[in-house]
Amino acid sequence: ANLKESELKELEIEERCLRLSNPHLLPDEDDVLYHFGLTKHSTDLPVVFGDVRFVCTGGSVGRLACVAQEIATSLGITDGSDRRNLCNSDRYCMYKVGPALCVNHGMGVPSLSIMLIEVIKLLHHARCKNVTFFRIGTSGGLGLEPGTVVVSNAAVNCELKPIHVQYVLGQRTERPATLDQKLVQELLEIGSTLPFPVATGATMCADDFYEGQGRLDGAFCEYSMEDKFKYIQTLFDAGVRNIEMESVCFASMMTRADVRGAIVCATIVNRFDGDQVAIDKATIKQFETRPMDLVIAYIKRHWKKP
Ligand code: R2B
Ligand code: URA
Repeated sequence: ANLKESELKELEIEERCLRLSNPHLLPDEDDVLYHFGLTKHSTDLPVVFGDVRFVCTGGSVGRLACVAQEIATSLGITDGSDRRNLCNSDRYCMYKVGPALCVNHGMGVPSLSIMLIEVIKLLHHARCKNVTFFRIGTSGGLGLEPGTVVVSNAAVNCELKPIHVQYVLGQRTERPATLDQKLVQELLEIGSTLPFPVATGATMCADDFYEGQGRLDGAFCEYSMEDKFKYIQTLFDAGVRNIEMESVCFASMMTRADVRGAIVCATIVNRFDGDQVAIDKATIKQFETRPMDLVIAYIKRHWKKP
């Protein structure tokens, strides 16, 4: 009864649920999470997923399997859950390792959007609370040494606006893409103790890898090298430090679901030096583990073994 305001605030945060906003979803009816091959009634979701506090996502199936294994090792989880794919479909993979759900999202906004909607519904049905999402990805850097990890402090579309544009019933719909700045600061603080460069800046979300990111090496190109460099310099001057293909949708969906989310990507090329990702496989793999190490360090700091 005599809780201080700050303590009340803490409690409020602890009780933060995933917000669904859809009057057509009826609480007693089953719900098919088609792309995971799961339904609300086919699995006891609160039992299987109720203790999820962290969602790790990223493009590829292999990387997310690796994230699951690293989390198991780091948290001392030895029940084999890091090798059990819970997805009954080959669209995505899904591992539930202690407090972490690891799911891949494929490439680009449409694939990410489908996955996030189904995960948000899954965790809502499972009555999870106080969940934090991380996109652990790769990106093209602007003026950064390849291998640098960027913690996004903003996600912007190709018009450099922090807005995700989606067409709904034929109407252009804009949704704010905001990121939790406290989470950004904490990740940067943890990052400063790790043995690789960690930077921050805006992340631009493109709908394509080639012309959509101003590359000169696609199958088609109608601009000059000079146009490209002028363009990426404009992006740099506006604060953009890396380019990828999911950030605005990720950020806007976190905002809509009222959950914290962070975007942590390794850069695998400096776009001022070239367009082709020409580094060897082993180096890419090494770079890809960096954002994963940073996010796992965050999870370790925030998870108390039950
Ligand atoms: C980064 O890497 C992928 C393209 O190679 C895409 O998913 C992204 O955002
Ligand atoms: N992913 C992208 O979307 N762009 C890059 O340049 C590298 C990875």
